This record gives sequence, structure tokens and C-alpha cells, in this order.
Amino acid sequence: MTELTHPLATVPRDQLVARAEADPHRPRFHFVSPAGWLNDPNGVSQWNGTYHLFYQYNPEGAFHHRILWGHATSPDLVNWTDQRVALVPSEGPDADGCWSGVMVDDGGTPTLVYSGRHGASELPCVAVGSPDLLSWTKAPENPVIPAPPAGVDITAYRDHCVWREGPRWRQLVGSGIRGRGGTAFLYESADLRRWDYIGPLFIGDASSGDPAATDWQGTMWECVDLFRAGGGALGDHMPAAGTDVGTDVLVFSAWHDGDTRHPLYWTGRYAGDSYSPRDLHRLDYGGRYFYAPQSFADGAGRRVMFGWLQEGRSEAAMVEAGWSGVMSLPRVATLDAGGDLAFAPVPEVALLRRDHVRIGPRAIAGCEVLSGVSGNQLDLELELELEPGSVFRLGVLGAGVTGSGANFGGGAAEETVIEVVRPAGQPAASAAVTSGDSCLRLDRSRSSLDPSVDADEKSGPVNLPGGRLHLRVLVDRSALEVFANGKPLTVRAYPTLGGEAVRLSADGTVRLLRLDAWRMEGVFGGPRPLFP
Ligand code: DQQ
Repeated sequence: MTELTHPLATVPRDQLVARAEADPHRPRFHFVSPAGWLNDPNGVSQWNGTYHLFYQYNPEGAFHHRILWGHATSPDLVNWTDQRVALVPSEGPDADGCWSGVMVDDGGTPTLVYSGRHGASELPCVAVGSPDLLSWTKAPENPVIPAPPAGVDITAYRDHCVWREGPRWRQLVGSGIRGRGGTAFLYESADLRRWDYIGPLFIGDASSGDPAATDWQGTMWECVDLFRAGGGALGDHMPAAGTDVGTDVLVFSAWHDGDTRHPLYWTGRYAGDSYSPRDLHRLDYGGRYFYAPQSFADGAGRRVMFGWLQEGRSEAAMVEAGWSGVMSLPRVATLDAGGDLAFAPVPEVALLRRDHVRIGPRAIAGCEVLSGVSGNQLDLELELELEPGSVFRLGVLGAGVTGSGANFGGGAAEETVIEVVRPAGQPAASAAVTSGDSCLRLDRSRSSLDPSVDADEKSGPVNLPGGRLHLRVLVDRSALEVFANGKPLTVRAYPTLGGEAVRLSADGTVRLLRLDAWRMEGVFGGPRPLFP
């Protein structure tokens, strides 16, 4: 049965917004919920030119319980207006929560397909929107699929990807088959209400790889998202002569036994009723800090993706702060030359830039604190050239930093350090440089004096063609998004000293071709109603 008050609801509702707004760690130019809990992006879309972002929302407090669908709209993907809550649990299949889902255009009628939670089960439900997308009516047929596939021993069953293919709708529901691996079950329908089960689109292998590894597939796939990247449409195998057939990308969030691990994607080919995978990739080197992504094709044909930046602090700290969860900046996914995805924040993010500073070109010698560039709401864009056997470091959110010495070792009371390593190709002179792939690292070992926050290092490979690096770093208080030659690494950091210094350092030869820095404007004017 639905509880009226949750034991974690210790902050009175009328104090949640003020509590959240007072938190110095709360981002200002990322989308956050008015207060309380936010998790997955849902129903991301553009409708009559306006962008819509729905999200998993608990206005009762900063904990995951009895989830609603929050809703915000934007003309440009960066400035958001709260709209009234779209879905609220009610008697029936979603009595215990309106979990993740998508929005589709059903012949001019906005329609949500989501997971209704009742007790411990989640089943597909539908809701139909008014023409302005502000009022939603649940379909009397809910749940539109009455049970998971019979005779299959599943680990879980929820979340949806729905698309039109010819005269019919197709749907994937995320799941996992016990003893085998994660999967997505494929269904087909003429009307979004009656669904025929086709079968698993493709079954992963949970026994392959190390369960502790950053690319382990998990035992269940949450938030499956299938799309065509680089040409043509999903299910279209005969593009016009001279057009690229593209790659079919299957994104999922690897889950195991209640543990939200990391987002991954397959590249491969979707044809008929199945998916032939080619390669498995990590979607964001920050792992769980960019979880449950969902994407859509906007009017300009861009593949725009949002993800949920989970917190790196304790449940008690979140509850106390009165808010939890950040939506990523929207990022555009494209296919790179190697056939993998490359990501960049949507260009509209530039609308929030203020007070431009440019530095370079020049060599980086040793370690220096930048003058004229500091803050905790920053957009930094760097063009660099790294010689073999060099390391470039960029420190942000620094407090008590010094500019002396050859590198960052010590010299800061708090600092979050982004590092890009170009190996020498043979055993390198500097102990900091190892042979192997070029890589991006994020060192949080000195991010915070608070010992209770997560400080794990994050890293992953990057290509540095000819030593060239385009580095984009977005700092928004506790939210950090880094893009190194299109490879994203998203994390959270919780400095305690309010540091705003930015430092650069190099081991070996690194040329700074250009550094552009901006202070970023906040997108919300002040406190927002908990129930818009
Ligand atoms: N969160 C939702 C689920 C989804 C999970 C519930 C992923 O639908 O599987 O809030 O974070």
C-alpha cells in the first residue's frame, strides 16, 4: 500500500525549496527540480518548436519514492520554465509511481508511454496529452501490456523506447534474463494500446567481463534507447543512392540487483526483429554520474541526449540538503570517424556565456594559477597540442592553490583535477606518464575535505590525433561535465571551501593554442514552487 509519509521525509515540505536554494552545491545553469528528488530524463522531445523535458520527480523530499513526472519547457534547451506536474500516481497500475518513459506523436496527439509501478512490479502504461501538453489523461486500457513475457525468468522489466516503423509502432522494454544477461523485449502495435510480443531484440552476456569493470553489461538493462546515427531512419535499410546507411545505436544503463552501474551502448545493425551488435562502448567515463540517458531527434535533425547526474554524497546528506539529482546539459551525439559516438553540449549553451576571457597561444610551463579566470559557474574551452610523453592538467574549484612547482602535487587545499595524458610510446621519463593509450582522467582525491563524499578517480581512453586536444569543461558548482575530443566524463564534486581558482600545468611539452573562458549565467531567477 502507498504510504502517506515516508520515513526520510524529515524536512517539512514548506521548507524544502528554501533549503535546496541555500545549498552552495546546487547547480545554477543545469536543470534541477524545484526541490526534492530528481532522477531520469523522460519524454524528451520537441513539439511545435518547444522543447519538453519531463523527469522523475519526488517533491516529498530528496529520496526516491512514489515518483511523479515533473515537466519543464524551453525554447532553446537551456532556459527552462516549470510546467505543472504531468503524471501523478493514482489508484491502479501506477499507484506506487510513474516510472520512466517516453513521449511520441500519435498522429498529432502527444502520448506518453511509461512504467506504472504497483507493489514491486512495473508495467507499461499510456497517457494522452492535451494539445498544449500540460494536461495528461491516463488510458483506460492501462497497463497496456498486462505482464512480462510468460515463461521467461526475468531480473526486472521496465522503461521504454517507442518508435514508428511503417504503419506500426514498435516498442522496447528494458529487462534481463536470469542467468544470461540484460535484454530489451520487442513489441509491436497498431494503436499503442494493444501490443504483440515479438521476442528479445538481443540478449547481453552478464558472464562476460569483470562485474567490477566500467563496461560490465549488468544483469538488467534500464532505459534502453535505440536510434539510427549518421544517416537514414531506424528500420530503413535501403537509403537513397549515395546516402550513408548509418549505425544503429542501442543505449542502455547497466543495472544489477538495485545497483545503478553505468550507461553503455552497442553499435550495430537493427534489422527485422533483431539487433546484431558490433561493439560495446562506454557512453560516459563518469559512469553512474551520467545515468539513464534518453535522446530524441529534434527539428533540426540533431540527436540530443540528456542524462541524470546522480549525487556522490550520502542519503542523509541529500535529505538534509532538500534536493538531489541534476539533469545534464543537453548534448548532441554524432558518429565519429571510427564509428563511435562523439558528444558535445548543444551550441545553445553559449547563450549563457558572460564575461569572455581569452588566453594563448603560448606554451604551458610548470604550474600556474590563472588570473582573470575563476569561478564555480564556468564554461572553459581549450585547444591544446601535447607532445608524446606529456601530461596536461587543469584544476578547477581550487582553494588555497599555489602556482609554484612543476606540477599539481600538493599545493592546494581543495581542487578537482582534469588530466590528459599522451604517452611517450615507450617507457616515459616522467613517472606520471605511462605507455599505452592516451587518456582522460578526473582526479577527485583533493576535491573535498569532506571524507564522506565519493572521491573515486574516473578515466577512459581518448584519441589525440597529432597530439591535438579540444577540451571543454563545464563547471556548475557540484556538477562537472568534461568533453575531451568528444569523449564525455561527467562527475560530481563537493568542495567545502568555496574555491574558485583555475590552474594549468604541464609535464613535458604542451602548447596552449587557445583558452576561452566564460562565467555562466544561472537559468532560474529564484525559488520555484514545489508543485508548479
Ligand atoms: N529509474 C526509474 C526506472 C529506471 C530507473 C525509476 C533508472 O524506470 O529503470 O525512477 O534510473
